[in-house]
Amino acid sequence: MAASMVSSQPEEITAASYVGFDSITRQIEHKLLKRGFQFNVMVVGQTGLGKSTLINTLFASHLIDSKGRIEPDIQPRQTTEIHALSHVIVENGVRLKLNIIDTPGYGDNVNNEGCWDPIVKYIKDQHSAYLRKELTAMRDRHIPDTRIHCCLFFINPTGHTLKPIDIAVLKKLAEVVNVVPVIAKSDSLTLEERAIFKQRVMAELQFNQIRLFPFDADELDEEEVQLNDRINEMLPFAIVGSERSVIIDGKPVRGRKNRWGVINVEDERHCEFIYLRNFLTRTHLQDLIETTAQIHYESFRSKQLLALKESSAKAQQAGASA
Ligand SMILES: Nc1nc2c(ncn2[C@@H]2O[C@H](COP(=O)(O)OP(=O)(O)O)[C@@H](O)[C@H]2O)c(=O)[nH]1
Ligand SMILES: [Mg+2]
Repeated sequence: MAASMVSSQPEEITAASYVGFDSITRQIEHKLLKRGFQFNVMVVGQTGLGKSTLINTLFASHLIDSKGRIEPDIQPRQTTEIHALSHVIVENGVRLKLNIIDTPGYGDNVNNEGCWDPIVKYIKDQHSAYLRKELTAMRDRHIPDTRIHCCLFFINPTGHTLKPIDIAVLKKLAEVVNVVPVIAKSDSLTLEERAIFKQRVMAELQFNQIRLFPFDADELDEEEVQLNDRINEMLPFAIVGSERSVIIDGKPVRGRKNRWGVINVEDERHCEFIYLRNFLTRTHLQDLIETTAQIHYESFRSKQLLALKESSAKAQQAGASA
């Protein structure tokens, strides 16, 4: 009997020998689609560099459901505390839940010691909340993810160098989150100045050993390595944000009008906004989420668990000697 189960023509899959596990990709897809995806982006940088404006520009034309300010004509008020905006984007049946975390600018005071603490604390608090949920006995099968997957760091378009405070903040951030630097308000630089400034910033970051996303990893295939190389060549993205629409060729687009003309935020000849958005959504969305879980969260988790173990060992010792 057993012999009859083995097909005499191995190259031909008969109906009886097909078990159908190749449908696992569709099964996974179905499950993931039902749940949707969560993506959390944070913006950090000095006051007035256009962080709040960019948040409103980034996915403006794609938002279908949004909590928070969406009226374009209200001037942005100054951001005084960390706050999250949540949006939902749906494309071809895929739901992306987007949290964008705006932070107050830093560096306004005479003494800026520790001004980044609330931001770093916020990032760690999300890791900590996730860990607590993971460690409960009756943990949910799906833990809501508020961990920051990407931190956009805004650089002042001075054309000179980074400030010491920026270096200090970047160092702290890069330890806990994927950092992606952007040159803010790049409409204030000429294309030539922009190219030189980009190089200078990257050299400074390298000199200070600040580790930016994307990371090198052994398991990357050739295509992924090439993609990351292209991103590394482009960093920092030189961007322009705008809360207003201007009419170009009869169509409303996000743009800035000044005395000499109009800057179209979504025109790659004008700035690199589109590259940033493609990077965030088209090419590196999954990678940002994965790196957060596997590198940043993992390192937080192992430190916490080790500390927990040590403190319980000490408590036991104290108990034994008492
Ligand atoms: N020239 C220029 N101005 C911008 C740009 N983005 C924002 N602004 C303006 O800069 C000011 C501060 O923006 P805001 O988003 O509040 O900065 P934040 O403090 O970093 O949140 C506002 O008047 C914006 O209209 C930009 O890309 N180019
Ligand atoms: Mg702001």
